[in-house]
Amino acid sequence: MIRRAVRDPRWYEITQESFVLSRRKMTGLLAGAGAIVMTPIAAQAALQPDDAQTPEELVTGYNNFYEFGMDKGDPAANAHQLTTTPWTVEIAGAAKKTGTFDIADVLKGIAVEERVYRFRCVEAWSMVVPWMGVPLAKVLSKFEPNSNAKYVEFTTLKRPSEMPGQRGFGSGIDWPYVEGLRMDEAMHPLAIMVTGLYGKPLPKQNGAPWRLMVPWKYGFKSGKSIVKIRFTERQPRTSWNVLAPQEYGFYANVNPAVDHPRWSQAKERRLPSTLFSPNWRETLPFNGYADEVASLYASMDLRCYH
Ligand SMILES: Nc1nc2c(c(=O)[nH]1)N[C@H]1C(S)=C(S)[C@@H](COP(=O)(O)O)O[C@H]1N2
Ligand SMILES: [Mo]
Repeated sequence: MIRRAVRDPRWYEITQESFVLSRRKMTGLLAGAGAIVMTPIAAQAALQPDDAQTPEELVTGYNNFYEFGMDKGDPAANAHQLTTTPWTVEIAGAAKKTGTFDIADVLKGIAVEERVYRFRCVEAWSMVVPWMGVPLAKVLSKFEPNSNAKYVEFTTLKRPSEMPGQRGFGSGIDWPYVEGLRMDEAMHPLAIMVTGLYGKPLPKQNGAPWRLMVPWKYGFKSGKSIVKIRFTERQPRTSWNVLAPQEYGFYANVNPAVDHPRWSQAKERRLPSTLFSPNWRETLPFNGYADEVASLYASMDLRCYH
């Protein structure tokens, strides 16, 4: 993100968000697991009238997934090299049930829902995507975290043989890619683990077989192709925060009032966005989910904890 932003004029693309719930059956990956959608969440934060869904080919063709390269087209070009079966997940730290589990067992019995969320990258572009997935809270609860679990750390796959961006120097990230949430953020009903989009299994460039989606935070918080979940007492060290703490905070809540040191976060480009039709729009606090999540941060100065 950092170096790219300096040398790539495309960094200034945009976003916005919101979500709706629908009741479509999951197809693909999880169909065999018998997971069927019946959204239990009553809340339906309305999308704005101009929150049309982003064309699928942009969502699957314009990506940040530095394990596969730093250009927006690299993940779509290279991610086919990734083997996603079998896929195991290591559960570690402050929980009753720890160990290594097959992803199918982790997801078993949890209904897949479709959530249309706004999604905003810290680089100031945004999309509206029909994600399919499961509430993160339901996944985490299975492992019975204990009272020492104050944070959750998520680690992405490190496999240089299949991930060309992990070979040699590129982004400056010390692989694997690590992200984290405070426990109450992770347990919030809007946070999901995504297993599909547009009614199909999740494409590899979008983080197959599963990736995090935290719609009120900048995109880098939503780690892809997760292989490890660790419950911790201390705030985890996260990749972007370690690389450039003054630019990428741990919390990274979407906030139009706190600029990135090198650009404004007040506006965003909603994709599709072109040079002649950049489609700029206002960025909303918490990416439009303030009614749902602002209470999580009631006692915090979000200029410090950005
Ligand atoms: N493992 C991993 N996860 C990642 C990234 C990455 O480079 N590696 N990029 C993040 C960033 S900066 C964004 S904006 C989103 C992009 O998700 P998308 O390509 O599905 O739109 O993924 C996030 N998750
Ligand atoms: Mo991003």
